[in-house]
Parts: sequence; C-alpha cells; structure tokens
Amino acid sequence: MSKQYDYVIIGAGFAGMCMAIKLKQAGFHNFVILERNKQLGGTWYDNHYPGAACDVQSHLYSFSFEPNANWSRMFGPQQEILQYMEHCATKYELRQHFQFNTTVTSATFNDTTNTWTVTDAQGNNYTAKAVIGCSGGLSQPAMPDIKGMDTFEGKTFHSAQWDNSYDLKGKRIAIIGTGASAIQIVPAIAEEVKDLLLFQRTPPWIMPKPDRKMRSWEMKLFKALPFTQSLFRGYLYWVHEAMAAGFVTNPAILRLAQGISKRHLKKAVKDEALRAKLTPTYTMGCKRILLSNNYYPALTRSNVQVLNNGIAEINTIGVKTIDGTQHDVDAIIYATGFHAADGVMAFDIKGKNGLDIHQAWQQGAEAYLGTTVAGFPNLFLIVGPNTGLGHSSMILMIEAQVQYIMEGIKAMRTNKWKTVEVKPEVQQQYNETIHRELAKTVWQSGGCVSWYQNKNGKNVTLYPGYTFTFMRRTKRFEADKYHTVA
Ligand code: N01
Repeated sequence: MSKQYDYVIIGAGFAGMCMAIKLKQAGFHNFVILERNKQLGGTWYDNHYPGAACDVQSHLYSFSFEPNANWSRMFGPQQEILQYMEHCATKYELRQHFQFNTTVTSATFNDTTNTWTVTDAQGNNYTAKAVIGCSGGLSQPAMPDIKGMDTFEGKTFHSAQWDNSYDLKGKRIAIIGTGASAIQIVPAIAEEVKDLLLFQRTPPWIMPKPDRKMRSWEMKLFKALPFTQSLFRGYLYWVHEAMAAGFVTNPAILRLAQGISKRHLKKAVKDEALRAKLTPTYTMGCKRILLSNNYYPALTRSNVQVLNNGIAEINTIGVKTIDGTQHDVDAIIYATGFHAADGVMAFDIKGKNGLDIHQAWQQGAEAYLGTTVAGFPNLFLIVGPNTGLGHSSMILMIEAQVQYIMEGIKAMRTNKWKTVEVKPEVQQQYNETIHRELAKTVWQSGGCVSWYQNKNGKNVTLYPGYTFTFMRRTKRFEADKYHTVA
C-alpha cells in the first residue's frame, strides 16, 4: 500500500499531537500521524507502571494553549495525563489523522522528487513533502548486559513494558535500577509484594516532592478566572527556570539543594547503614534530580532490601551478587532506563544522496536547534539532539520547536520552496556554541555517568540553558540559515 500526504508525523505523544494541532490551526490538513502503539500518548502510554506520575507540576507540564483546571494533584498521575491527551485529541479534531499499530522502520529522501518516503513494518509506504519525527527521546527501553540474563526462568519485564497481567501479590521481586522510574515503582508495590530486592548501582539525589491534592476552591477559581491559572503557571515556570541557573551557571545553588536532600534522607531513614548506602557520591544535578516523599520510607520496610554489592550474574532462579550471595526471586523488573544518547532514532533515516543519519551522527547526534539536520532536507525533529531539560517541563521545548517548524512550513508555502535544508556551517556553529556552554555545566563536571552522554562522553541530549533562551532562538525561521530549492 502506498499513500500520499503533505506531512508525515511520526509519534502520537505530546510532540506529535502539538505538531498536528498547530498544522491544523494554520490550515494544513493533509497529514497523518503514524504511531506504533494502539492508542495515543507516547511515553505516557508506554510507562503505565504502578506509581507512574509526572515529576513536573501538571499545570506546567501541559500545553500552554490548553490549560486544565481539573488536575486532581499538583503532579498528575499517568492515567490523568493520558486523559488530558485524549481530551486534546478530541477538542483539536486529531482523531482522523491517527494511524495506530504502525511502526515506522525507515524514512528515505528522494533527490529527484524532493519528497520523503516513510515505510512501516508491514511494508506500507507513505510519501510526503516533509517528515516530522516525534518519536521521543526516551522511547527505546534499554536492557542491561548482565551475564546469564537470558537463563532466568521467572518473569521479567522492563519498567516501560509493564505486564499488568502479572500478579505481584505474595511474590519475591527484584528491581534493577534506582532512577526516576524505580523510585516511583518501589513505594507503589512494596506493600503488595512478599519481598522486594532493590539492586542499586548508583544512589540518586532525591528531593521532597511538593505534591498534594488540588483543593476544590483552587479548581473552581482556575475555571472561573482562567487568568489565575495562567499566573500559577507563570509562577511555576519561573521557579523552574531559577533551577536552571544551578545546572548551567551556578552549582552553589545545587550544593544548597544537596543539604535539603540529605536532611530529607535523614528524616526518613534512621538506620545509619542504610542511610550510608543511599547517600549519593556525585554532585547533585549530574544525573536527573528525583522527587519523592515515599521512596525512602518504602526502603525502611522489613520486606524491602537495598543491595548495592553489584550484580555478578543472573541465573535460572535469581540474581547472584559479587559477594557470592544468591538471591532467589520470582520476577526481575528492569528499571534500567532508555537508549537516549546512543540510539537517538528508532528507525533508519536516509537523506540527500542516500546519507544515513547514523553515519552523519557517528561522532554524536547533532542538529540545528535540535530540529533540522544538514543533509536532510524537509526533515524536522522534535525533542531532537540537545533539547532535553534537567529542570523543567519538556512541553515548553516541544512548543518552541513546533513554533519554529510551523514558521518554516509557512515560509515554504509563501515562497513556494520545495525544500529547506539547514546549512552545515550554521549547524556546526550552533553546536560549537552549545557544547562550549555544556562544558561548564554540572552534567559534565558532576562526577557521574548518565544517560545524557553518549559512549564518547558527549552530551547529546540536554539543552544548556534557560527555556526562554531556546524560545527566543526558535521564534523565527531564519531563511538565510537554510539552502532552499524553489
Ligand atoms: O532510567 P534511568 P529511568 N546494572 O536511566 C540502573 C524520565 N522519567 O527509566 O545510575 C545495574 O534514570 C542505573 O544505574 P546507574 C526521566 O527523564 C520521567 O528511571 O547508571 N543497574 C539507574 O539506576 C528519567 O531521567 C518520569 O548506575 C543498572 C537505572 O538503572 C528518564 O525517564 C518517570 C544497569 C536507570 O535509571 C529515565 O528514567 C520516569 C546495570 N547493568 C522516568 N543498567 C517522570 O516522572 C542500568 N542500571 C516524568
């Protein structure tokens, strides 16, 4: 089967939906959103593990143009975020554009016709003037490489592929990993399971989570006087931006926060030996700062053990640690994160003259404004290289990128350009600038290994600055930075 569109959007998460909404609002209706899952949501569909919730306040982690006065909590749970996304799909009439159960395997640029052909796993083709890649920075689960992993005879799954049909009640469960996913899962299942064995390699920095139920008067106020919700969002925005200073320019702010985190740990964990195990040794911010009020208390339960001796192997019946102790378990849950820096694209992309994106990105992924890539005309990426944040809502970055792409698409329509392709020297200069800025950040100097960096130690995931500087950079599509073909 072969279908023709003006635009193909790949991914039905926040990025793909935002792109679709803005295309429609500008009068572009001939597009399709290809999505591998059976419904919309992206990461918020995939990550349905117990306890899944946002770690940025929902009034900020939502579209600026679609405020929701009904968030039940400060930090909305996963189901509520999905409901919000469903609401947006209906309100902005996106339903007819989704094509679910469609896994994209490749996107290829045709130099003769100046069009892209996107191919899915069933071999169907979709041709379009432009492709907008919205497949997310954290969509490919990463499994560790542990000796004997495949021999384990019990149940296993990754946190992002949670098996709801597996009953945890009364079971002895191993969780590997102590990142953002694990710290939400542990307190959510600790009570239900017989035993929980948490295999920790690096203790994370954890701050108190300023979460609470929204009060009914607050919801009523936001509904009756929408500007009050805008004010609240503005307040949250600036509180988060202030944190960026700690990552990027003034690590002293983070040292202050380390004190708060240590007090948070001390208050919850009275046992000194356990507290020592849980005390981080790198500078806060080097890895993502985590928020939780119930993780540390869960670790003090009598049925929970934190094991930090290192894993020697996994065998048919459980996990053996380096000290030689065998830990028999019924199931192993891998909360081991995602391929972010090294496996940036989930599908093959071939640009001008057959240029392969993996080839172009041999030294590490790069793009101009995380959005356009030299050698790949009419390809736009959302949440592309160096657009991630350590301090605030990714939806701010998504909206900024969509604004930029829309400006580009409108310029193409007005000027009747067939293609736009960022000049290599523009991309190079931009990347030199941001990598100079990145070199000064805690992500490089904080003494940790994180998913922010690729295997060469290059940070290809995070944006080194305030979201307002990125918004300023993406406000206009500067045609002089592009080769255009009329
Ligand atoms: O993954 P992670 P995640 N042996 O990469 C450990 C977003 N998110 O899924 O630190 C033993 O953070 C690894 O150890 P170490 C958010 O952006 C958001 O938890 O490398 N352990 C680490 O502890 C987040 O940053 C929310 O030493 C191994 C863990 O596995 C991102 O997703 C919620 C190992 C992986 O932690 C990823 O979070 C959840 C091995 N071989 C996630 N390999 C929100 O609330 C890895 N580990 C919005």
